[in-house]
Amino acid sequence: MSDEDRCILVETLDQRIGMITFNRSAKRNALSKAFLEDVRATLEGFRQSGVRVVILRAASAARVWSAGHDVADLPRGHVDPLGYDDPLEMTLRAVQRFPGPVIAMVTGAVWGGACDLAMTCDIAIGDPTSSFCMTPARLGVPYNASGLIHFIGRVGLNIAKEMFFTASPIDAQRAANLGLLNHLVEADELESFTLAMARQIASLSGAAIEVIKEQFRVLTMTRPLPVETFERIHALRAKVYNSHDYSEAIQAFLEKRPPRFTGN
Ligand code: YXS
Repeated sequence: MSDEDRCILVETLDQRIGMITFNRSAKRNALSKAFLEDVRATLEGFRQSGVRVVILRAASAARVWSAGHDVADLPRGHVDPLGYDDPLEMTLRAVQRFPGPVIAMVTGAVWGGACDLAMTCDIAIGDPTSSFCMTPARLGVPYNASGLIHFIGRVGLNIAKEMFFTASPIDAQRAANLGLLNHLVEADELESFTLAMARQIASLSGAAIEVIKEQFRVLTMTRPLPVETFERIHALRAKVYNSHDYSEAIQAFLEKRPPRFTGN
């Protein structure tokens, strides 16, 4: 497959820094099944070759970092749209389990599942064009428990609720103030700033960083849930992805028209 056909472009710098550049601009870097499979395969290749830091980015000056989950790949109804084996969920876990920091280098707007991807990265660095918008309520999607935990952990409960309940974008300055971005830097400094941080990380003990990252993961994802709570969450979410609102929202997006929600 030529680079032009690939959803991502891949390069390795200084033998230890891996860079994945989103390359599906015609679809605003929407995260399709093939796109996400390529990201996961690339992360595994990086792991095997000893890459210690990974940068996820769009092309320079991209207006859209990623438009989120590819809506065309979402089930039309009666199937969990963000189940454990969903390609996006598998990719988020691959990012969490990569044995070194994954840095989201953000230019442009970040939508829906791509926000979760950026937030699941260990570090996020953006320029003033970056913005973040959580869209499940626009698409009738009952987001999932691990995704909600990512947001609560990153920005706190109140801001996470505002993002999900309003589906309104958060601009770069506010994202930096809230900790959604670790750093907000000028557009012409973004790549050099990100690479300098990646080189700094790659110069340190990879073994120590790998173990510290895994401790962060297990400590933040541990939520003892009574079985009854787990089953109730499953039933609540099934009600939504079996609803008219969900299937109507997906159909409306594909037909490029506003959805007509009925609340059922
Ligand atoms: O008509 P063509 O074939 O040129 O394709 C159009 C769009 O249909 C396509 N596209 C997408 N295709 C699949 N999934 C997407 N998420 C997606 N977004 C865009 O890309 C082509 C160009 O789109 P267009 O003309 O709208 O570009 P634009 O520059 O005017 O506007 C860019 C956006 C990103 C503002 C606009 O495309 C947009 O609003 N996209 C949808 C953003 C969104 O709602 N994402 C959430 C997806 S669902 C998801 O992530 C989770 C399930 S959840 O919602 O739960 O978080």
